[in-house]
Amino acid sequence: MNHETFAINPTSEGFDREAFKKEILSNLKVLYRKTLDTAAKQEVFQAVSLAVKDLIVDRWIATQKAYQKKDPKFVYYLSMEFLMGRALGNNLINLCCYKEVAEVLNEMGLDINVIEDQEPDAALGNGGLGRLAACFIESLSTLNYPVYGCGIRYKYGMFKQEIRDGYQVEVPDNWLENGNPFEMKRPEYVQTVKFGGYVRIEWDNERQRNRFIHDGYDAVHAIPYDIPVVGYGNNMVNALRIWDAQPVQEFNLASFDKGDYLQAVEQENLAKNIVEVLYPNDNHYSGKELRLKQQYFFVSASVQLAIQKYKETHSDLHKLPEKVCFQLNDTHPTVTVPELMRILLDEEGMEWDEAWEITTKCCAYTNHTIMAEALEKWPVDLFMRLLPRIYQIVQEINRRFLIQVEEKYPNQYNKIRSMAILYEGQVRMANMAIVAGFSVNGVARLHTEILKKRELRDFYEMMPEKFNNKTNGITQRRFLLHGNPLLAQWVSEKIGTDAWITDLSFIKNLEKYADDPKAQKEFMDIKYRNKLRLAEYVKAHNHIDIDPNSIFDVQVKRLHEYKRQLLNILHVMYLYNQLKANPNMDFYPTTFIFGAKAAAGYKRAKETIKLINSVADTINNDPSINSKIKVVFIENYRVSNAEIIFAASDVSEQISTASKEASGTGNMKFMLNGAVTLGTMDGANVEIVEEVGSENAFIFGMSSEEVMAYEANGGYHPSEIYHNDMDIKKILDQLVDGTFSHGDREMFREIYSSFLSPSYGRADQYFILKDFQSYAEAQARVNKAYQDKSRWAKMAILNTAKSGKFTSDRTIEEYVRDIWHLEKVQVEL
Ligand code: 26Q
Repeated sequence: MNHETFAINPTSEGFDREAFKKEILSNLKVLYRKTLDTAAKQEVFQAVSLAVKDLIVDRWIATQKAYQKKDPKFVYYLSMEFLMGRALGNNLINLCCYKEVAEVLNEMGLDINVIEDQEPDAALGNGGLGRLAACFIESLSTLNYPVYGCGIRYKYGMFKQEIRDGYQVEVPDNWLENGNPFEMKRPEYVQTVKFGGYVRIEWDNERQRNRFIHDGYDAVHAIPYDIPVVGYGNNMVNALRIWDAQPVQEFNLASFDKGDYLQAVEQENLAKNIVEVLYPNDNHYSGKELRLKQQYFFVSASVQLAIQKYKETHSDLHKLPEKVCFQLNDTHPTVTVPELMRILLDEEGMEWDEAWEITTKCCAYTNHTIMAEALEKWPVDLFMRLLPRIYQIVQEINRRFLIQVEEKYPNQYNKIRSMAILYEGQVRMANMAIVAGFSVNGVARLHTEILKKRELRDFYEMMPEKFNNKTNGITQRRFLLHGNPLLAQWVSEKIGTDAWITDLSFIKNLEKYADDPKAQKEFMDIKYRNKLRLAEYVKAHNHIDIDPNSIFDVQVKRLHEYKRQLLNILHVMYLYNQLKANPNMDFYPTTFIFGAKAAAGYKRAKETIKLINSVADTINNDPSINSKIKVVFIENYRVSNAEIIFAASDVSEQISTASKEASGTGNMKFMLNGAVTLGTMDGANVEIVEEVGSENAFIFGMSSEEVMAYEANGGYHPSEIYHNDMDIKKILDQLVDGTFSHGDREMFREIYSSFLSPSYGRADQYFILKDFQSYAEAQARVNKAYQDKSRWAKMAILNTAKSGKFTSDRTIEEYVRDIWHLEKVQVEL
């Protein structure tokens, strides 16, 4: 990596190599009583990180000073998930001293890549929603905006995936085992969060109104840990504030005698349980009490602290919306609404209308899904028992809202049925977020339109002014500058500036090289070197040889039926049959690469992983295929290996059933790295094709309109396709004839039955057979196109060149303009 060629680097100028070296050695000494020659790599990682933290803290203090002086408005990005990945490399990048530190380490006989590899991923998230939160806070820091990311310090993040005998096995991810060198415990900001108990009503004579007193509760202490979020080259450092839980009453032997021993143990367990583990479900709701506890725990602590901080310098809470915006990352933090109401009503003594006015000006909601099974609906009895005072407030919000609905739509019960917050014994979190938020946004244009026209139609009709679109984005600092240093350097050289690092629109200047043979060769050479890097990774981790000259066709994302990894692997089976029948057919060798975690309880997803591995096993070991097809399942897909994978990809598989993928963000990371999209017109794919041109993508399958029309009619008949298309019949039959299962005819029977005679739900719910021929044709077009080297290089360069829209910097500027109304803060060091 060379960030010096085009020096825009305000911070690295002051970088003192000798001092840095000394500090590493001193850290090794103080932390471990070791010298460089005896220290383990993990210890060196800790020592280097602590030296980097020193650089960060100077900027962090300067940022705090600037905030004190300016008193800016803050956005509180409330999210159950922040999928941060590794910190060291990106902190160095954003401090603009990656190269310098790499050189210093080299002088000390250390390889920066090896040191970076010692860091566990901070995997406090499942997939897209969590990674989006991480990109957003990085962009906010880079763009000089004040933010607190607020979340949970899970003891165990996303599980580690091991593949044993082709099956996924979940292994706990003890990511804090060696300590987190970048975090800072902030015990001085401890908050108390209350669960259970009951509400007493007392008459307040002085104020002539009722007072609501919460009693008999269990309390937990919330202790924040701050993780620095470093902006690129601007001295700004914001905080990701994640909460740990501690018992209010320390477990002590003294209480043994007093008889509250058991109570002390219970409190200890309550606190421990809350932050124990991230729920590994992606796009799927599970009505677990512990999950609601997690939500209220981090929301209550975050909101209390926000109010506390505001009151340190302001006396009038009515002006809170001028200084604070709570952005709800999906419905998961929606208890923000009644919690803020509770504080304003019960602790600040406000009247309902004033409290409501403030709350509704402070809260905004982002919707990330239209999948019915992902909608959060809490049983009233559970909600009431766990959060009795919060429940009363929800009831009152609902009561007042239904009066409005009744006024606007007299006697239209269907409106109440669709929009009520409390309905049929459930608390509907999305409805609460929409009613109380001043903004409701979707995450891609198509997704927002579907929300307005279908899912949230009644809300849109009643309050159209709240609805807006914010198409997702990704940070180019991690997914190009850090993940693909060769391409990053090339881009800077070609366009003559590295301004793209903070303004991705510059990358369009690559367009003029799309037809240039020299540039094409350089681009494809870089792709080749990145494919070699991935091949080495696959060899080291999977013990499989893959050919960097083959097409790298990649689908990496969470495993979910709607994302249709099954369509991909069925097509691989089809190709295998074609090649066996016709070994000389025109086919360019292709490596099909998968990476995906399945939610631990998601049976069909786990069967699909087993199928992919079984097909891989059969094909990779069939000499008659002569390595024309290879299939690789990359174990434990996560942010750190994703960076390597995107850089090495030729084809980006984005093949969800149209209308189901709200946006997708992996699609953008592939595009930025010069992979060509093979996809449906779903989510942000629509906008990707709009930017890059349909001649530079491979689009197939039903439109969202067609899918939704079939759904409205109860589906379609996949058995007709099965009986009429002999290629499809053959692959489905192979699921139950033992071809890919060493003769076992039962292993994949459920997948087989899901197409023809499902035990629940519709046959082929996600229209895999319906889209199959169209997908196979698109795959054939890809294979043919790749054989024209110059044409492919042109398409690849154009994908990188046209990716400017998909930076999270653009997305953040839109949130700031339309929702948050923040001002930039300059930080002097
Ligand atoms: C809910 C209740 C209980 C347990 C878990 C959950 C839960 C957890 C995670 C529900 C949903 C999620 C994650 C959703 C998600 O990642 N959605 C993705 O968000 C991306 C960012 O906007 C989009 O690009 C993807 O299209 C969308 O699938």
